[in-house]
Amino acid sequence: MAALTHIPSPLLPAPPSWYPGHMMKFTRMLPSLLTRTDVVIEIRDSRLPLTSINKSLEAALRKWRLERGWDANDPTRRIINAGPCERLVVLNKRDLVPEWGMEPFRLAMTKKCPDQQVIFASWHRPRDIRDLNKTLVDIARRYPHTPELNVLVIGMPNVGKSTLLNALRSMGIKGKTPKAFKTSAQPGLTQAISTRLKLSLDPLVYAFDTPGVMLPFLGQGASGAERGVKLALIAGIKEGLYDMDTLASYLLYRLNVLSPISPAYLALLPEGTQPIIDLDVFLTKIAQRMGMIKRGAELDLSRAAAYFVRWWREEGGLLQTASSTLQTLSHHMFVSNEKGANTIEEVSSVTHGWGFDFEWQISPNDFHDAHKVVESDVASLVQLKMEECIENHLVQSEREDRDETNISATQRKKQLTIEEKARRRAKYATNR
Ligand SMILES: Nc1nc2c(ncn2[C@@H]2O[C@H](COP(=O)(O)OP(=O)(O)OP(=O)(O)O)[C@@H](O)[C@H]2O)c(=O)[nH]1
Ligand SMILES: [Mg+2]
Repeated sequence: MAALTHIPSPLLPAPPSWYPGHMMKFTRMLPSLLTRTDVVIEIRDSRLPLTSINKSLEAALRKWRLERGWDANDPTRRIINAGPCERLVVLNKRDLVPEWGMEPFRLAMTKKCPDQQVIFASWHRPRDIRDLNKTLVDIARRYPHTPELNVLVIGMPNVGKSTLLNALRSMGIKGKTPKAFKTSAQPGLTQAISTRLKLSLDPLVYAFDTPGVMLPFLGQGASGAERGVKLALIAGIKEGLYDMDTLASYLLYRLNVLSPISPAYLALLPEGTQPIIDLDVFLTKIAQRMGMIKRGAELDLSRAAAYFVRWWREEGGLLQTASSTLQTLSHHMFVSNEKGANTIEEVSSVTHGWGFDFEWQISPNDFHDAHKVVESDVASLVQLKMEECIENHLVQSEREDRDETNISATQRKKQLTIEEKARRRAKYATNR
């Protein structure tokens, strides 16, 4: 099968704003909650390890660490060790991303953000839950004079905070456990901070569940639009704020990037179907295959789009390749001529990626010898490409933070009103 070599990214609409009152309330409460917190577990979605970082909580977390003795210039160094103060980043739903990218990601992230301990987890894997429980118990044991360890679980909506806490609770304490937290496939279920949940008896470890918090503004231009659609696809934004055609077009694009030779959606189409770039062609094939007909014998492409997105959320996301498609791709870029020597095919570069946040170009120059591409070469190449992506993300994020106009229309209006009031007050004061 031929590899897709040019995968154009679709045009996306500006992101909607979804920031209900309970999210704002929690963000305002966070600094005071942190004064009683020893460990923060920040949960992110493995499919969006960068987009599911909530920047709006960063300032409060940084202040908390500085107050508890961490070095402002070297975030891996603690100047005063006055008690527990740890930040763990859990990349949840690991069952939904291919295994081959996890270790390269962990190494790349540790290099770029050394203060964040990254742990992959899924509530389906008892080993992950046991390891997380042990990490918390080990932290508590390092501070025998602290009577109890208080853990605050935070993150974007629908990343699996309540589910993970339920799993930790059942793993940590034998026998009857208190009522489980409610969970849902829809975002925004948890709306208030929970009562405390005992995770371990000796040493005493308690945890608090919190409401998922979305960014107040997802950003301007193409990057804001892409951020919104990614979050909507993983069901992190309230259902109904995006139309299914938009989600389907982006999903088709991403699945092609993830596997340009054999995208996961081919499982829905007859054997031998080639990868498809055009959304209408793709939806027509799905509608034909599933017999989705509107009145008047017309194919129902909107139903096909909704079916595609639902399929991916419920089962398609689980169809992961165990090994990187990079090895196969490298063979696609090189062919052996009759004499057995390597020659480079027409293909000059291929778009490839991992999860929905990582995308890079692979060219024949990335491989020393296509016939001897071994797994360790692939892992270090992937790590290198990921480091570049993380660096770009950090640079863009800093640029957005510096840009005072990078706020929503509502926030801008509020800001203008405040500025206008201050101007009037100043004028009034000088006139008196
Ligand atoms: N595949 C997979 N699904 C998961 C995992 N953890 C949670 N989920 C699913 O993700 C959805 C959201 O889970 P919740 O625990 O309600 O998420 P939350 O972060 O508490 O959401 P809010 O309270 O809305 O912020 C549910 O449908 C869970 O079944 C996981 O490790 N793997
Ligand atoms: Mg919840």
